[in-house]
Amino acid sequence: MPPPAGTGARPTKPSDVDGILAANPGLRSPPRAVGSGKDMKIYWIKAQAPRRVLALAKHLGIKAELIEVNLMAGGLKTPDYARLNPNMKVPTLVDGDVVLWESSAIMAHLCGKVGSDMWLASNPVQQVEVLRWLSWNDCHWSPAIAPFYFEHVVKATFGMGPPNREELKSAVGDFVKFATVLDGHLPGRAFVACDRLTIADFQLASMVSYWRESEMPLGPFANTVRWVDGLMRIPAWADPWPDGATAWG
Ligand SMILES: N[C@@H](CCC(=O)N[C@@H](CS)C(=O)NCC(=O)O)C(=O)O
Repeated sequence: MPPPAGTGARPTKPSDVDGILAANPGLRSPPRAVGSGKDMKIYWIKAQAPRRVLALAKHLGIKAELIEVNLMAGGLKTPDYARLNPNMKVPTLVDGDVVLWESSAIMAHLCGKVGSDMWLASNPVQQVEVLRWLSWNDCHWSPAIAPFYFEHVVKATFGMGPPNREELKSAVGDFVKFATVLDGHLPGRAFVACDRLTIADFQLASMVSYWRESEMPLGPFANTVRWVDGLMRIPAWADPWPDGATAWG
């Protein structure tokens, strides 16, 4: 999937990601296929939190049964699903006796299955570095960008009417505050943590990847634009959805 067309500035020169992809072919093609596809289940809908998990599973070559929940038919509210995930949200992972919700926890679990350095279990210093950004995302970045994503992408996806741009005016302050933090961290970096692709990139990028159609005021934050557009050169990130997935929008 190419970077979405829309508003805002586009990067004018190739991203650092190009060089890193050239030096690390494994980033382009999944390292190996793991599992039969029957021992693991991932429940998902076409939305940003499951997007992270599906992209990671595809990127790492992990086979799982991918179960698309029918949101509009109340699929998240059934007693069976609520027993798996009492939040009645997606994603949910079932791996044998392990039932997990929260996309960051699921991504860490998947990395552990295949020993991926996108969440390096053997290196506590690097784990903490990734954890810092996962926490920052959930406490600050995600709430700051979610209003734009909701008004433009979620409403369009689920037929909830036109975006309320007036409402978004009050969201600009927090957006700029936290975009300034991220942008100040990214000069000279192609990835958020540990100088390589980690689950922090997928966690932070899932909503802001749609910054143009969400009309997020990201254009002035050139380092962040370079980072988020660069991730789109990773095939599994650009197209995480299973074949035959329900159309978005
Ligand atoms: N913090 C959770 C977020 C889960 C979440 O909010 N999922 C949304 C989709 S992005 C959902 O299930 N929405 C449907 C609903 O709330 O009915 C995670 O990272 O997994």
